[in-house]
Amino acid sequence: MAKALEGVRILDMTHVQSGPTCTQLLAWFGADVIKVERPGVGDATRGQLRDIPDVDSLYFTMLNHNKRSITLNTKDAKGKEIFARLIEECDVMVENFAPGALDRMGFTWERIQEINPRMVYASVKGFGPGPFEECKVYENVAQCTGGSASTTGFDDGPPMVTGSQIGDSGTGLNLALGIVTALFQREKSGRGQRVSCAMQDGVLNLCRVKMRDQQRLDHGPLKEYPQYPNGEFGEATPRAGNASGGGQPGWVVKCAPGGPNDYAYVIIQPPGWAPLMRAIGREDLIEDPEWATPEARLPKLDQCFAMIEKWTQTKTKFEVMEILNPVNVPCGPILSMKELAVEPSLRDTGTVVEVDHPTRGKYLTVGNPIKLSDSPTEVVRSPLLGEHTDEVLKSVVGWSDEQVAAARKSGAI
Ligand code: CAO
Repeated sequence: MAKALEGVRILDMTHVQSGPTCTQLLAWFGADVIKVERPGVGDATRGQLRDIPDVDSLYFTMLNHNKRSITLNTKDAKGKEIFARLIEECDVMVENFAPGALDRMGFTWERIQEINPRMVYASVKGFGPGPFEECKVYENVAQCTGGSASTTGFDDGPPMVTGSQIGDSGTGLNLALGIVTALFQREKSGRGQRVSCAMQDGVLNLCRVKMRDQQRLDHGPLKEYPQYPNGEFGEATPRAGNASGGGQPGWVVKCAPGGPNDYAYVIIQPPGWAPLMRAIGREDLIEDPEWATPEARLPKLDQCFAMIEKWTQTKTKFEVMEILNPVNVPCGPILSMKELAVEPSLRDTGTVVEVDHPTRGKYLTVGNPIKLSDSPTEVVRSPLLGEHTDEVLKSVVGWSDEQVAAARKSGAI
């Protein structure tokens, strides 16, 4: 079956996580992604957090599916010549080097437009223009500078980073949308354009409700936060523990048998109060004016969740889900990575995929979270370093065997 982005060729200069997330997604949609890596070295993640000696790490393999890899020294004269040819032949160039790295190679946006005015040139940087624009940035720096860390964790503890890679993979998703949008506009304008995504902006965009709360603070305490009514509110949106970001109270409660991930999240919506109280055997509180309304419950949410937890501790998280879900009490089990890895429904939908790799063998990866009915995703293993150098130089750049051999001898590839 044809793929949505078939015919789109991407010059992939990305490394580590944010950029590769973006180009992997575009490859899953059918784009021909040519990953350019430094000869002999490659993307640093090939060698990071290795679980098997001398084999591409899971860090690399899980972010670089469906791509072709070529080795090219873009600081060498011959290498620059090949690079310029690739810019001519590609629709999109994606990079997430430290600020200014491509300019230093001699490939400024002006120069790229001269070579190929139809090119979409997409970059991830840590920050947009401003005091930090020259900084190199990794995931947790973005979480800290984008508002996530200051609003995550418990009120009496330090700022916390989250396990989700919202700075890296989150920004990669933004970049992918920017690229397909720019390609869509190119259909009408005939021109490429620059797409820039800053990791700080990406994280802040995901923390929108916390900026909402910052402004609500001017008009009184944030009543749905666990600090209300007994704790103090300072000048900034505080950390809300496990409280839900919406208007309905929610919390994480312990379940049986008491392991590190035996917990469930339970939300108390007004219509859910009666069935919830029935489930936990407290029918007496359904009509009790001390408990029956959201206003009455608000000052004693801790007691509410303690009552619920007394009951959930007698059930597994899956039993809690089985009982509360049919009566429309929103809840969810806390699922561990171990549980997610073996969940059959995620395998069926291609969200978790087993892939075979020539040097690593079988491994699990997280597949495409976006499902298109006319462009199904087939996850193909990541390329070995330089696996497609000859193939790309011949079929895309148009070089002969002799030219490729000479470039290899010179060290450019
Ligand atoms: N041929 C020749 N040189 C190459 C090359 C190639 N194929 N590929 C890369 N290089 C060079 C770069 O040009 C750069 O050289 P200069 O320093 O002389 O300009 C050098 O390799 C190193 O690139 P870098 O500075 O991007 O790499 P780093 O490891 O020092 O920094 C990172 C990594 C991620 C902090 C930085 O790239 C960055 O801030 N990127 C933007 C934000 C981002 O995406 N962060 C997310 C990373 S995932 O957590």
